[in-house]
Amino acid sequence: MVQYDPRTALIVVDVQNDFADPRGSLYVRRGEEVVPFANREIERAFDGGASVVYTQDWHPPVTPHFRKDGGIWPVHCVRDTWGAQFHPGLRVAESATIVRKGEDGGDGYSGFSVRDPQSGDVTATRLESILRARNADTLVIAGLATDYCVAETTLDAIKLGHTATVLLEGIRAVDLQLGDGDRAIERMRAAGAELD
Ligand code: VGL
Repeated sequence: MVQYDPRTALIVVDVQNDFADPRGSLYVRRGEEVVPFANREIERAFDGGASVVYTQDWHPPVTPHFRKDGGIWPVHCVRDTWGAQFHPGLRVAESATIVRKGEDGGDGYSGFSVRDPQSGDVTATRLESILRARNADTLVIAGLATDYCVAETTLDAIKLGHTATVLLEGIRAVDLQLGDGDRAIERMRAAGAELD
């Protein structure tokens, strides 16, 4: 079991209705199961004095991320809609730190960066500066989905010099192709992530 201290941050990735609710438009199979698990970790993190940061996919209604606009995904997590809201069972304090991504039509999956789909330019989200301000370089990662946002966030975390532990009980995969989730776990491990 991971230990939490003030230099640790728990990153709760995209536990939003469209991914975590069976009625969601990009429902990740068994995604709702991460909610009680994440809640326990959130509580343990606070007890240990760690930070908790939530990421949230937050798309405009039209974005090249969506299939209808040239991308590969069904419409999901459109800002200010039910699908973009956190799963109602997730513990999110009034004062929670939330990092939104995709807001300006940006593409990509990592909580640390977004990619401009026209120019390909990659820009940072607020996540890294939040972690630096808190001196948190030991990251613990859970949420959705293993093969996209969890994997890319974890790989970026390691590139940025953090240590990253992925909580296997607290992630679920889209598995567009059978085995994508397992391959993503292998990629994270090969990059230096701890798996717990
Ligand atoms: C995600 C697919 C498309 C994720 C986001 O949160 O993992 N997956 N957009």
